[in-house]
Amino acid sequence: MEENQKKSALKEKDGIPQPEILNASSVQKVLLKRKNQPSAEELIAGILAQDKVALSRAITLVESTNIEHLAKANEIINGCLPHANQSIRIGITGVPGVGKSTFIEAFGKYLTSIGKKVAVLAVDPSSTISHGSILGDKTRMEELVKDENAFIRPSASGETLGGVARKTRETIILCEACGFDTIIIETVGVGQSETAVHSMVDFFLLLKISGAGDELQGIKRGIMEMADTIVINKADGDNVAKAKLAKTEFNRALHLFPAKSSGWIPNVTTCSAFEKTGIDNVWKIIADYFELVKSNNYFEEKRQNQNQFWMMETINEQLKSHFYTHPEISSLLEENKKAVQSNEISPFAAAMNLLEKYFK
Ligand SMILES: Nc1nc2c(ncn2[C@@H]2O[C@H](COP(=O)(O)OP(=O)(O)OP(=O)(O)O)[C@@H](O)[C@H]2O)c(=O)[nH]1
Ligand SMILES: [Mg+2]
Repeated sequence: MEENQKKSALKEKDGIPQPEILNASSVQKVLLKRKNQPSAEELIAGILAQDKVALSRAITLVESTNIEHLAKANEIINGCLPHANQSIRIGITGVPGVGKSTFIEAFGKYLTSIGKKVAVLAVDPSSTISHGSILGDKTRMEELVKDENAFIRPSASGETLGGVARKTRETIILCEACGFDTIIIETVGVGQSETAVHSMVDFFLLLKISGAGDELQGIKRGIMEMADTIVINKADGDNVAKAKLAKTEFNRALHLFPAKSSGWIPNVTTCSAFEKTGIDNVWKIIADYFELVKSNNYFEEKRQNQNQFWMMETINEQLKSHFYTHPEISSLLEENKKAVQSNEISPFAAAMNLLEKYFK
């Protein structure tokens, strides 16, 4: 014991009195915690035994920036990979306030009531500022949080979109190996995160409300085009008639888009996440979609394409980050930027200078 403590970083040097701030009991606690860190094999076994605590711990490793944690995370992912893929992945987007959290609560509860196991994840690069929108509104998912067949995880924060996307994809694998058969990925309908989510899910659901124009809802045409279904939420009270009208309009708008390679014709439906009406119909649409794409092989094909895409994305990300964090390059980059600004060198020649330096 004495020997061990001497080697520990908490009590490094003989003859130097222990600072008061490190009282004996906290040292013991830290040592115990370190000893209690489960190994990769233990976490894999836990995940495969559908233990949510093991799943959470493994996700924390995936989200860590510590190199040792990443190595352990990779080991766990590799161990889980053969058990993943047995799920359907649904992306949900819509502008802030449209009712995503309320909808996911109602939809998630509906899914667990018909025997599904639901994992809810988020891709939200803006959460660096808001500290994770899902975390903040776990209160909006009160019932789902308590449901033993559901698992809710806020998005990794303090990251680039590429970083969050990678972590979310790896988290999907862990959730699937843990027995979750329906993965819901939420994202806020502003900016690039939709494209990232679209490329990691099988089905993309766009949540809208009636009465607000497209500008107001901040939805770009591209996002409409990605949607496999549009669900008009808040179809309750005075809003029912307006929601029905919006349904007709969106249906018309959807027909203007080119046919999808899945063979699926996107449709529009209404619901009230608040009153929990129309939720079963949303599920029916999604179930129909999966029946179609599993029979025409589009499901498999899309997942293969997504895997290829993410492999290339990872290479691109790593190459870029290696280049820009290279100590010599970062100082040369500044010099060359200035030279380009003062017209001493052309942008192309400056870029070639840097690349030549890097590849030497
Ligand atoms: N009337 C009505 N109100 C709803 C419905 N769904 C959500 N709301 C309300 O709309 C507001 C926003 O709902 P959220 O579920 O937080 O919306 P969100 O899309 O998750 O918002 P962000 O997390 O900010 O992006 C809340 O006050 C909800 O109570 C609905 O079906 N009907
Ligand atoms: Mg929300």
